[in-house]
Amino acid sequence: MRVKIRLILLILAGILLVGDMARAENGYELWLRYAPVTDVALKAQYQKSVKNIYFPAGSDRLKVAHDELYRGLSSMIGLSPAQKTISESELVIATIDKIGNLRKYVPDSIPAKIGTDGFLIKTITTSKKNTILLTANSDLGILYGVFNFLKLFQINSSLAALNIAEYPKTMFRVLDHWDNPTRTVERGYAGFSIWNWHKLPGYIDPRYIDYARANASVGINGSVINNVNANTIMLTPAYLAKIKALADVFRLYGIKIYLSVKFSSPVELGGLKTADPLDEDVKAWWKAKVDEIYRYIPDFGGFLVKANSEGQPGPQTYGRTHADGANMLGKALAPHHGIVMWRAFVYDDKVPDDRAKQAYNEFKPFDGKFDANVIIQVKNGAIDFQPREPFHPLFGALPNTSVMLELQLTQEYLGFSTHLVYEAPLFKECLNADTYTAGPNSTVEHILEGRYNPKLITGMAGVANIGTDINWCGHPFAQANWYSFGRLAWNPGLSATKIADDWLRMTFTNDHHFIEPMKREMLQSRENTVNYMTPLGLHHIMGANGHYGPGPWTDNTGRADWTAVYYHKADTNGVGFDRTRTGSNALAQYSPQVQKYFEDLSTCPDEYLLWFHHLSWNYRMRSGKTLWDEMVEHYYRGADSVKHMQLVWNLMEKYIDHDRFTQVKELMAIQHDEAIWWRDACVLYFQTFSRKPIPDNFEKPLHNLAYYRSLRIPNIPGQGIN
Ligand code: GCW
Repeated sequence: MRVKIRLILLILAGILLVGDMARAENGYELWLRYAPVTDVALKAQYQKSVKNIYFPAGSDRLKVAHDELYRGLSSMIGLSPAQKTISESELVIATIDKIGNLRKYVPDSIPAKIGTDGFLIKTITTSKKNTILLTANSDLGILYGVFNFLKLFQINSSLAALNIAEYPKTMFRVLDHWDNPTRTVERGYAGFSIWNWHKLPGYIDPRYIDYARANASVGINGSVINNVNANTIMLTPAYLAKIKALADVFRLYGIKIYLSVKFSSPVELGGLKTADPLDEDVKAWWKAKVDEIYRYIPDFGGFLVKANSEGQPGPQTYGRTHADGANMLGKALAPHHGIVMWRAFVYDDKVPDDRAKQAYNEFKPFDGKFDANVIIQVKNGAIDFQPREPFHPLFGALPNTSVMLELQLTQEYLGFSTHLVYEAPLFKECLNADTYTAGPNSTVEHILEGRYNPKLITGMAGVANIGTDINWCGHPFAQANWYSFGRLAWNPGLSATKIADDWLRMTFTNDHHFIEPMKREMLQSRENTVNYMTPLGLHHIMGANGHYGPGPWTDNTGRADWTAVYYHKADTNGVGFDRTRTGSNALAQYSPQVQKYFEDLSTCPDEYLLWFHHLSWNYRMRSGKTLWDEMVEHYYRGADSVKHMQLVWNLMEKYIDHDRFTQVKELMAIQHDEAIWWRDACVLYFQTFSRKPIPDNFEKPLHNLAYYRSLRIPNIPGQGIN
């Protein structure tokens, strides 16, 4: 009889398990799936640790934290903790001023160390029992702490002897949405804008709440909701009422709203004759507009400005400087504690000898001239979010100016939302770069954290990859780029490996048969894409139309620095952009150590070779191969690595749900086709200059160059209509 019961139980458990595996997953829940803990011993430990809980939730923000905790625990361990007093509870969650006797277990240094946004999660062991204390100075710290506490369950960490004191290393951790009022998204590959302007302010789409939850879970505290190519309609009363409705949702999650503004708004919207930042009427117009915004949104974050770049108006339009423009807006925002994020992505309509030099040339002279609430937003590299760029020379060049890093999560140059590219290694490459501007080890990371000048404000921005697709980002793995941006903005010192590990566990499964191989693939994925798109320092050779696919032949797009030939300079003698002193001398913008490192061919890494040097096709690489053979080898290796990724993925079927498995499989097939497209088109094109064969051991391209050049692809996504 016993045996029979056991058998029935086993079968039932089996059905439940299969049921769980087969649970339809569409990716909507991101990394907040709160999947049931399957390890029996661990689940029992978890249940015991949170059986009774003290969590007074006085404010709306604490209620949100409280609900998230219960949502997570009931889903993961099937338990809703009972509310008890501090002494009766295994888990105590409260701000430091409300933890009673437990205060004596919090080291004196902690409140100052964790600051306003940080938290402490600590196991307190007394003779009677163990208590987990989750505390912070603020309600927001508690919310962040709750998400981090839940993460321990999600990644199957032990709860024994916890001692986690975390706080953000940067102040402004913002997503930049390039979303237009028409709901198109410039460079968006995951559907339309999630902001439903037509239905706002009346209808609050539950997505807004889930968006805010996801952001808060990784510490993102700001959202620039509209495109930097800004439409002035956002500043009209009708839209301010809609924006206020979003701000009211985001506030609970510690997220401030920012707006991109067009510099000519006083003319276009205000009917003034000029937008000259030194004009008194212009100043008054902005001041009144800012005051008006704050009447709707008392904690409005501030402005993001793209000025004098790609046709956008700016202070230079009126003979003024970036500092004049930024400070004028800064002064309007300062009384309300708002900030100005002023972009350094500038280039004018005159063809420069090297576009890579322009931002430095325009900003360096104004170091120290920007107001305290102005921060210069600098892309990771000096051209434009290419698959690989050396770090931007402005990092470290503005010691008396606040500087934040701008990263692109949306994969404009990394295969849109069909290519699996985990971007954290790209982000880390920039963060780890040593600028030498304040001696050795003055990395971009340290500069961004404000280590060299404590008076400055700090931050990181990520151009969002979010849209109306059910899974938010188009590709299930693109969610990892949103996730890792948040984690790195909070702590730029984290490793890409740790972030991938956490994300995979939370998003898919804790099964190491899945985690280990997929982590390896993720970590390798960006290099794969560099290999089949722009190896050895090549850059900006994508198709002119919508930046889709290869276009190394692009040579007439209205201006030279929008072509590909301007950047690769291939001819029968060689290939590459000479940025040494024999060429544009862009290298002079770096500190002497960095200059020397990149200038000297014996130290310049292969990865940056053609970014800084023009070299003969016969140039001998470190490998002993000629430059031509090495380049061909990289292109083939890149495409082959996608094949390899497909093989690995096919082995993953039994570990995850059917829907996401199939989706990734199908996307990988597209990625593989496109990798071959890139490879063949680029190799054939460069071969017209090198006049050398593709080594015999490589398969021949599928088509000839004329075929690739003739391809015209309509309706490429990401071309926002403003
Ligand atoms: O990368 C380029 C994009 C533009 C973008 C611009 C920018 C929003 O192709 O679409 O405009 O950069 O960063 O301002």
